[in-house]
Amino acid sequence: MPRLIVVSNRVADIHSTGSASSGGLAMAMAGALKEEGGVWLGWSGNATDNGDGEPEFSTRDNVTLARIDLSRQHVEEYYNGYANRTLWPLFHHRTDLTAYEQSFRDSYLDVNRTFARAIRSFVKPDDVIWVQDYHLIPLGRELRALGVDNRIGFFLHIPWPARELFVTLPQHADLVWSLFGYDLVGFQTDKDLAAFRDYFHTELNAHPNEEGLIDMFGRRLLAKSYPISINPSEMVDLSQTEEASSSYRRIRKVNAGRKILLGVDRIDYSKGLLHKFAAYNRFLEEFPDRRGTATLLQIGQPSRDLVAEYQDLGEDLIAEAGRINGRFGRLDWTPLSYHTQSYGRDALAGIYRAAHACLVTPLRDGMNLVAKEFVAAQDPDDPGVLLLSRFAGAAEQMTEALLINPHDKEQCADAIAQALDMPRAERIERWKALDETISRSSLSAWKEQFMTDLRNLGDVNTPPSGNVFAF
Ligand code: GDG
Repeated sequence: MPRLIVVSNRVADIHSTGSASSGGLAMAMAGALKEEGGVWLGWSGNATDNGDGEPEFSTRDNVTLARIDLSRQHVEEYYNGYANRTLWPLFHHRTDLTAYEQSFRDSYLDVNRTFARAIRSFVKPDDVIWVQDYHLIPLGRELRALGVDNRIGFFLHIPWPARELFVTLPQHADLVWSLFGYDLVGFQTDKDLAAFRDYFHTELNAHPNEEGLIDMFGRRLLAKSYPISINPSEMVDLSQTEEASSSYRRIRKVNAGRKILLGVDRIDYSKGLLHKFAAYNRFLEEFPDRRGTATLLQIGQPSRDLVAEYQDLGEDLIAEAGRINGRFGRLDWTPLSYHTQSYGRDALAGIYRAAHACLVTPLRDGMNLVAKEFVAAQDPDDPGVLLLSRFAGAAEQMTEALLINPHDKEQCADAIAQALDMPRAERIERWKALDETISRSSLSAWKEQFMTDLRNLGDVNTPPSGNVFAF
């Protein structure tokens, strides 16, 4: 039976699954690998003096994890550099934070070549390779250069940028060219797909056909959107665990007589956390009679704290939370409860269920799974309200949420008031529609759809003789 080879920057330790802290995506990849049997390759998380590029394998049942150490220089320039200081900010439209360093790009290509050589050492002719995310865009091309002609797909978890911003990247055309190493490229939303197609129309005078097929560089690429999701039934099960009930009870008890507004985000400038705090501040200013009737509970998951912008944001958030509490707080009420502690997924399910509203305010986001998890964890008879930024990929599907513009403090403040006042019948009606949407397009369906398309492409990419896709 053909194996599935999943490749991503990091590999989750799925050999200890059941671990409540594993994220939804890790669980999905684990599920796919267990179903089909295969290998998951990525960086071990270790930075060594040299980073020899040799994977360390560990196998349990039909799944092998292959982890590669990287050198300190590569971690600095590839991971902290090109991935997190070049592509991440640029693709999230933060050109003001984007570093355009040649050394970052060199290391990025080096690491992609290292991954390609590692895969080349164990790939079998029938294996299907599925590459994840912006850290590994050139991996397909590097694999082709080593003669790997297996079926290879790529999924981008973050948004594809608008052409006017994307072209600020030196060698942007090379990055696009490298995508032609893949047979199938998946985006989160139709908007991302449209931005990708715009690049071809305008920069390359090339015109993808109706189905999304693009013929260039002697190869054919299918580009399509596959909105990622969660498995709602898993969230429902989690929300009924003992751990979930206990976190539910604790939060409701501490906030007895008050409504709970919830935020759950990685600490990242793309998530609009400072905008959320500003909107809440505006809400407290605009509705003095509401003070003391609700609390904003914000969970911030620390991330990328070796990058200066992330450290600065962490400090700004603590300062801003302090300002709001100092200004509005009372002996018996803390308006904003902000913590950076991580919770198990079961405890998190209880926190979602305890909230009366969830504020999801990214300035730009590939999808945003928190929005979907919140909906799935609700009590159908008394659901909370989702406030969702129109700039999250999830807003393309979740139209029954209260859609907000996080740059518009006044609109957000009004939406918070609307959520707190929303009659139960309307909450149920909106929630039902949202729940149907996420049940229709689950994470399993996402994976199945992508893999089916990848497998069914036909022999479109048999490299022409003469190897037009030359290096
Ligand atoms: C990227 C894209 C896209 C958060 N705090 C805790 C915790 N979390 C979990 C949430 C959720 C995940 O982290 C965050 O997922 P998002 O989708 O919101 O955001 P990114 O991390 O930026 O993910 C994004 C995603 O990839 C998938 O394609 O949707 O647009 O940026 O699952 O629950 N989990 C636990 N404890 C916490 O305290 N266990």
